[in-house]
Amino acid sequence: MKTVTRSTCCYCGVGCGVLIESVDGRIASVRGDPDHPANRGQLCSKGMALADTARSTTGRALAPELRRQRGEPRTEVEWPVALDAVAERFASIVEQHGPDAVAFYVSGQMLTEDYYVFNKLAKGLIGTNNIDSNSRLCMSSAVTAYKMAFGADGPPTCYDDLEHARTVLFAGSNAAWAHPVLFRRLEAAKAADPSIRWIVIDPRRTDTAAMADLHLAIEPGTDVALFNGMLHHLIWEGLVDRAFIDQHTEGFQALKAAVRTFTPAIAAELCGIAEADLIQAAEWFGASDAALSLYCMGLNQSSHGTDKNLALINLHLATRQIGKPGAGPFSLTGQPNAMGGREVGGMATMLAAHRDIGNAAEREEVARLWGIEAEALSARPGLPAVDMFDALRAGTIKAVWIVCTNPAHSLPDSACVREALEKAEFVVVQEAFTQTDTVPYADVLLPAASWGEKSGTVTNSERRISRVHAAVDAPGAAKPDWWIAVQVAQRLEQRLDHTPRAPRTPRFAFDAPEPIFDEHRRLTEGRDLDIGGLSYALLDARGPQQWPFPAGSAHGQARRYTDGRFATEDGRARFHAPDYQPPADAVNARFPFRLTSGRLRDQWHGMSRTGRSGRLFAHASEPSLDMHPGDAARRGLREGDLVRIVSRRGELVLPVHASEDMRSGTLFVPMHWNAQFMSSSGINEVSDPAADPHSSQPELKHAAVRVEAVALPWRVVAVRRGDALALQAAVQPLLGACRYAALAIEDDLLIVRAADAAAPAHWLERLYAALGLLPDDDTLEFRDTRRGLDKRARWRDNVIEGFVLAGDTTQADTLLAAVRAREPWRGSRLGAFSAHLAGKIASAPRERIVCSCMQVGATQIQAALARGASVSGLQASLGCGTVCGSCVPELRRMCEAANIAG
Ligand SMILES: Nc1nc2c(c(=O)[nH]1)N[C@H]1C(S)=C(S)[C@@H](COP(=O)(O)OP(=O)(O)OC[C@H]3O[C@@H](n4cnc5c(=O)[nH]c(N)nc54)[C@H](O)[C@@H]3O)O[C@H]1N2
Ligand SMILES: Nc1nc2c(c(=O)[nH]1)N[C@H]1C(S)=C(S)[C@@H](COP(=O)(O)OP(=O)(O)OC[C@H]3O[C@@H](n4cnc5c(=O)[nH]c(N)nc54)[C@H](O)[C@@H]3O)O[C@H]1N2
Ligand code: SF4
Ligand SMILES: [Mo]
Repeated sequence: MKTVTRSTCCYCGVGCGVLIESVDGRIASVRGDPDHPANRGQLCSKGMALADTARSTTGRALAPELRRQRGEPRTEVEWPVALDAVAERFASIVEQHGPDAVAFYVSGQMLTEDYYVFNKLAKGLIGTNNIDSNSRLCMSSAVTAYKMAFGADGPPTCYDDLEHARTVLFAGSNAAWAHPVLFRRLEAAKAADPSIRWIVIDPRRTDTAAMADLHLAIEPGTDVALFNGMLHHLIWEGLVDRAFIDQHTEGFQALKAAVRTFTPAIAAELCGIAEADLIQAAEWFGASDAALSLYCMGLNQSSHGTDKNLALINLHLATRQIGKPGAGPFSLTGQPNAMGGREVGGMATMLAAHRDIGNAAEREEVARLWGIEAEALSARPGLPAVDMFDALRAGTIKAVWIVCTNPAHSLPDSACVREALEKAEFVVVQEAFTQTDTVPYADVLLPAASWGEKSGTVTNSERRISRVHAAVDAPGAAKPDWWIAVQVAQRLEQRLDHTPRAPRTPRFAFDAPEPIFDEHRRLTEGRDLDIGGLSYALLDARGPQQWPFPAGSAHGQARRYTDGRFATEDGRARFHAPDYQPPADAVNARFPFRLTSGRLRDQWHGMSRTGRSGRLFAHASEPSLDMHPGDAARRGLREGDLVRIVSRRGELVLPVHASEDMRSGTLFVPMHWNAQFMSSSGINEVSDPAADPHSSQPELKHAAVRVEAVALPWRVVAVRRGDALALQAAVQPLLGACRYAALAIEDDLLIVRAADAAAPAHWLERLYAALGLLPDDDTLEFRDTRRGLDKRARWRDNVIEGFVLAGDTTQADTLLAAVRAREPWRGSRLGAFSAHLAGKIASAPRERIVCSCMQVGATQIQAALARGASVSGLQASLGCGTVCGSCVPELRRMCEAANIAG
C-alpha cells in the first residue's frame, strides 16, 4: 500500500517541508512539500537523499542493551529491564549524592515534545538544572546576544526578508552549503535584481563567498574588530540613525567612546584586509534601504562569540536596519529544532518558555504550572556542555544520559571527553544508530525511533512551527524519545515520591506527543513566545505557523520589533561595547597555523545518517586538511600527502588538499569524519574547549596547530562490493589501529584507504575476514614478504568484485575502475596484480561528482566549459544543477574560473 505523509527534513534549521512516500511500511521516496512556506517544494542534496538513508536497518539500534558489569559487553534486554535499570541507577545516585550528581546531554535534533519531557524530568522531577544541549556548541552565543540586546531570544526576522533585502551580509555563514534552500531564494532574488549587494565575511573563499560582491577574508576570530571599525566609519560619516538611537536604545555613548580607537585603518589591519574594503562594506550596509545579516558558526563558535554577535547587532541598531522588511540580524539556526529547544528551556541556564533559572518569580511560575512546590526547582544554574563533561571527568557528576547527540565526536578536545565517559559511573546513550563514537561508552543503550518514524513538532530559523508526522513504524523495538523519557520519569516519580526532598512530583501522564505539546503551549502563554493559539489541529489544518501566536490571533508574527519597542523592561534595545580580543589558543612558533572547521555540502555532522548514502559521499569522498598552496609548497607538501596536525591537546593525521580558497596561515578541516569512518575522532582531537564567558559556547572555529609531514610508507587500498553498510560495520573496528584510515561508500561498494609506518600486527588478516576475502577458488592471493607486498582479489562469474592492495597501491585506481565497470575480466587473473595493468583498463578513476542529483562529474563539466558553456548551457546540456540546485554555486565558480583562464 502506498501512502504519502507530510513531515519535515531532519537536517538543517531551514526546516523544509517534505512529502514522504511509503510503500508497504517502508520509505520509498521523499520530495519537497510545495505547500511548505520554508521551501515551497525545494530540497537540497541532503534532503533529496533522505530516502536513501532510510533504506536499510543495518546499523540501526533495534533493541535496548544493558551492561551488567563494567568491562563486560552489553546484552540485549527487554524495555522494562532497561528502563528499570536507568531509573534505579539515577534514583540511587540522586539519593546518595544529590540531584546535581546526574546530568542530561540532549540535542537540537530532538522534537519539541521530546525536549519538553527531558527538561521537565531533569528540572521538575529530579531537581537539577544539569541538562544541557549540543545547542551549546551551536546557538548559545546568538541566544545570549539576542537577550542582551533585545531583552528576549529569537530572530526578529523572517524568510520573506531574504527577498526584500537590498544588502545581504553573510558573517561566518557558508549558507550555500549549510542552508542551501535559503541560499536558492537569495540567488533567485539577486538574479532578478542584480543591484542587490552581497558581502561575505569568512576567512575562506567558500561557495557563498565566491558569489559575493565583496568578500572580506578576515583573519579568523577578528570579527569584533571588523564590526567596530565599520561602526566607527558609519558614525564618522553620519550614516547612523540618531532619532532611532535616541528613542529606542540605550548605551550608544559608551559604545561610541569604545569604537573611537577602531579606525577603519586599525580595524582593517587587525583583520588582515584592505581598509577600502572595510569602508565599502560599512557604506553598503549603512546606506542600504534594507540590510539583512545572516550569521552562523563563524560568529557563535568563538571564545568571544557573544561579543561578535553584539558587535553585529550594534550595526543594525545604529543604522535602524531592523524591524522593517528586508532588514535585521538573522541568526541562522543550525539544527532542525534548535529553536524548539530554546522554547522549552532545554538548557542548563534557562527555564521553560524563555524563563530564567536565576529569577525566583519565574521559577515559581514554572513550579505552579508543573504543580510542584517552588523549592523543588533548583536555583543553581546547571553546567553547560563542556563543564558538564569536565565534571564527569572529575567525578562530581556520576551519571549522564545522552540523547540524540554524539559528544565523543562533536565536543571539543576528544581525549578529555573520552576520559569523562570512561570515568562516569553510569552512561545512558539514547541513539538511533549503533556505530557512533559515543555508543561504546554506553552502560545502557536505548534504541530511538528516528526521522520518518516519529511525530511531534519542530521550530525552524524563522520561528515557524511545523508538524512532524511518522510515515512508517520504527524498526525493531526502537521507541520515540519522548516515550522513553516518560517511561523513566514514571518510574522515578514512584521512587522519588517517597523521599522528603520532593514532596510533590510533577506528573508525566503523557501517552502521545499531543498532550505534551498542549502542556508546553500553556507554559508559553503571556510570554514573548506565546503560542496559546496553536494546536496540532490548527497546524495540521492550516500548515506551519510562526510564533508568537497568542490565543485569538489569526496568524503569527512575521517580524518582531517593528514598532521600535523591544522586549526589555523599558522597551529600549541595548547597545553593548565589545572590545576585540584574539582567539584563546595563541598562535606562536610551535603552533603557527590557525585551524578552523565546518561543514561540507553533502554531509551532516557525525555522518551517522548521511554516511549511509553513497550519493552523499560523491562530492567529497575523503577527509582532508585544506591549506593554501604556498603554505604547502614551503613545507614541501604535495596534494594528498599525509600530515600530522598537532595542537596543544592532541593530534590527527589527514591528507593535504592545497586550495587557493584558503588564506595563508589558516587551515580548514571538515567537522564530519570520526571513528565511524576514519582512524580518529576527527577534528575535535585537536580543537579548543576554551569557551565564551557569557554563553559558554566553545571556540570550535579556532585552534593553534602545527603541521608536520609524516612518513607512513605502508599503504592499503581495499574495495569490496556487497552490502556496503554491513561491510562498513565490519571494517570500522579496524580503523583505529592505523595511523590513517578512512572509509567511503559508493553505491554498493565500500572503499578503504589506510596508511601506517608498517603493517599493524594481524591487521590484514582481520581486513580480509571483514571483507570476506578469505582464500578460495575465486580469491587470488599474491604475497612478496621481502618487498612487503600482500594483495588479494576476488572474482564472481569472472567479474572482479573486490580487492586488497597492501604495500604497493599503484594499480588501485585501475582495479577500482574495473570493479565499477562490472565487465568480465579479460586476460590472466594474476595480471590484476601486475604493475603493467596500470593504464590497460580504459576507464579513469571515478572523479568528484559535482551534481549529486544528476551524478555529473567535474571532468564532464570541465569538458563542456572548454566548449564555452555557461551555467545555463551546462544545465541544458548535462542536466547538472537542474534538480535541487545545491551545486549551482559551484557550477558558477567553475564557469568563472574557466572564463578567467581562457
Ligand atoms: N551540509 C550541512 N549543512 C548543515 C550542517 C551540516 O552538518 N552539513 N549542520 C547544520 C548546523 S547544526 C549548523 S550549526 C550550521 C552551520 O552553518 P555555518 O556556520 O554556515 O557552517 P560552518 O561551515 O560550520 O561555518 C561557517 C563558516 O565560518 C567560517 N569561519 C571560521 N572562523 C571564522 C571567523 O572567525 N569569522 C568568520 N566571520 N567566519 C569564520 C568558516 O570558514 C566557515 O566557512 O549548518 C547547518 N547545516
Ligand atoms: N570542530 C567542530 N566541532 C563541532 C562543530 C564544528 O563546526 N566544528 N559544530 C558543532 C555544532 S554547531 C553542532 S550542532 C554539533 C553537532 O554534533 P552532534 O550533536 O554530535 O551531531 P550528530 O552527528 O547530528 O548527532 C546526532 C546523533 O543523534 C542520532 N539520532 C538521529 N536521530 C535520532 C533520534 O530521533 N533520536 C535519538 N535519540 N538519536 C537520534 C544520530 O545518529 C547522531 O548520532 O557539533 C558541534 N561540533
Ligand atoms: S535545506 Fe536541505 S538540509 Fe536543510 S532542511 Fe532543507 S532539505 Fe533539509
Ligand atoms: Mo549546529
